[in-house]
Amino acid sequence: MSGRKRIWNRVRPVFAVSIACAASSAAHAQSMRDVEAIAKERGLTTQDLVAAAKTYTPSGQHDDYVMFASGGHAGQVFAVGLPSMRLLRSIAVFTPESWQGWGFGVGNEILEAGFPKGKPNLWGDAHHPALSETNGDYDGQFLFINDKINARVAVIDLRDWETKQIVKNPLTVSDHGGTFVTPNTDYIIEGGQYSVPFGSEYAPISQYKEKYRGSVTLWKFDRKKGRIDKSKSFALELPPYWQDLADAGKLVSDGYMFLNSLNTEMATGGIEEKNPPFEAGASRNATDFLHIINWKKAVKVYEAGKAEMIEGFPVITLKTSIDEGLIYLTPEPRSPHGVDVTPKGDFMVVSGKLDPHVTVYSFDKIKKAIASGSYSGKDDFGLPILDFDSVVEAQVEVGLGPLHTQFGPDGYAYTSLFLDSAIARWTLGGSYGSSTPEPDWTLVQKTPVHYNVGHISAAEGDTVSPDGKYLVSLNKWSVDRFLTTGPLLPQNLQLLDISHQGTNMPVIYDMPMGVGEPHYAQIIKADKLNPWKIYPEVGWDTVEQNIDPMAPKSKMERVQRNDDGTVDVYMTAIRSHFNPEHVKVKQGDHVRWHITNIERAFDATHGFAVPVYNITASLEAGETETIEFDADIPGTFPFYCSEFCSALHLEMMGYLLVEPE
Ligand code: CUK
Ligand code: CUA
Repeated sequence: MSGRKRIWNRVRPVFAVSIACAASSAAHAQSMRDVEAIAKERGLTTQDLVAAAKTYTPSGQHDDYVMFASGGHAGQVFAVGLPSMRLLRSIAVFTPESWQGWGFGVGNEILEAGFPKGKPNLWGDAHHPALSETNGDYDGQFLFINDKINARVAVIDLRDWETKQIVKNPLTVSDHGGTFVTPNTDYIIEGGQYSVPFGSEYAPISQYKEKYRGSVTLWKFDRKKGRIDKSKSFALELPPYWQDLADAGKLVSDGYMFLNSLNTEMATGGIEEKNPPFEAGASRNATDFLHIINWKKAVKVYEAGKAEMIEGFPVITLKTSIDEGLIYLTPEPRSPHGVDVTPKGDFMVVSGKLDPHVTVYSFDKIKKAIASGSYSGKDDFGLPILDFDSVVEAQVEVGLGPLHTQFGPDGYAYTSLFLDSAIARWTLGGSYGSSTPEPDWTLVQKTPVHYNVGHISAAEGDTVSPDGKYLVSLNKWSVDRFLTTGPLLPQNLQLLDISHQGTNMPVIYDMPMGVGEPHYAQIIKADKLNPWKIYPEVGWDTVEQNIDPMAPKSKMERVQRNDDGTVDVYMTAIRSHFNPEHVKVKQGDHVRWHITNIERAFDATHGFAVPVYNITASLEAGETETIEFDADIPGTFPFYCSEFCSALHLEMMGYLLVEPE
């Protein structure tokens, strides 16, 4: 009996499981029939279903990666989750943004610090985001981005995903070769673009060669303070070529940086005067110059006091760079674009927009060429030119209009092809060749994208340890991919699955981006980010990232009139009221309105909006903001909370009463 029972005990669970299995397999079969029916009705292929399964992310399940994409002329940064391609957040940077109150009471001083020549400038052409790195790997602490139109660099703190600093470049007025960080984020590289006389001062274009100059700036980053330290930053004077993109060396090439360039012809345009237009004049020559700069040596030269003050900023002149051996040039093929350093730091990949090849330079050969001191010549400014053949490792024919290259973990490189509207996958030969099934420098495959791809971004694809898996193609045109939204169409960010070696890298998602033109993006593993859920303490100053001693506290709310005619408002916000609710001031008062959101609950954000006075703020749990304005218009102004925070959110309001003189 006991024996049988034992057997029964053993059998029963198996039996139970098989009943459950039968039930679940019936349900499964029904689900599969449902999927088939839906697919048939919607005209979806098996590949479409696989793509959906790879990207669909159920509610509450989080993305594996975050892509920080520049907002282009929206002047912001967009954070997108991968693989779902859901927009998670915009981060206000160069352009006022009313949800976050950016420029409407919040961040005004940060924006003002970046005004070029003191002129209010309320938009930016946010271009190349750069995540901070430790030993060449993203560390998830900071994000930098440049503004191409006014040559500015912004610092974003990834604890709260907010902009903390904007610096204006004192020398150049447009930048393109930024932002790129050195492997430990000691410096943020900002290369100029369109040459101007330093400080953007006036000089006739006939004096182009003498007066106009290029530059690259090394902004010293103080990681502890989370700020660029202008007092330890400097620039290098460069010839008036249009320096284009940059990249920092890493591992074997740590200490060097590389800038490609165009218009080494020094064309000055003037189509209206029957001169060749820039597009012809600036692509007349067969080659331009890759700039190879020893930045670690440049730091020593700067620290030795050998920089000259120009426009109030230390600049290492061309003459000093030549004397000290800081800058070398080498030819790069027709209308080059981009320079991307491979994960081991051993090769520099340059694309030629008008050349179907990518040109791969060997850092080892560059070093040998510099050491040998035998140059193939000098440029018009006396910079030594390294012989092309002595520094090139390979030229790989990838297709038409190659632009930008990113890397995988397995010896693959990926290059965007603007004219082909495709992504090329090719192998990094030599030291990388062993881990790929294909030998040496070989084009493996091309995948069509839609359409006119500019940058691409692979998961951690420009670091010392790329992840592979995903690649996003940032396409300039979307044409027929979405519903027509009038003549202005969204950009198309296409997600490619690059996890399989060999020949398969399908497009698995199309994300329309109807805000600005995301230009470049970096993709970081989500678990490297460790943002705050609420501000660490109540009364948090988000600029100083510390407690604000002036922060209004509970039970200390008041409207305080000072002897000098100013008024301080000490206000708290909590569901669902402001305190005080009546703020009475006199016409002409200067008002400093301090508000603390005293909530400690996850996601308990309150808004603060005042009509006529052009004020709006977003106050996250714990945050204190001080908003200053002159109460110059008398009247009755209902202010209110602009975030739907609670059932009684509509009641979360008060009156600003400005008594006439
Ligand atoms: S550059 Cu290469 S596609 Cu402005 Cu980053 Cu545009
Ligand atoms: Cu607070 Cu709505």
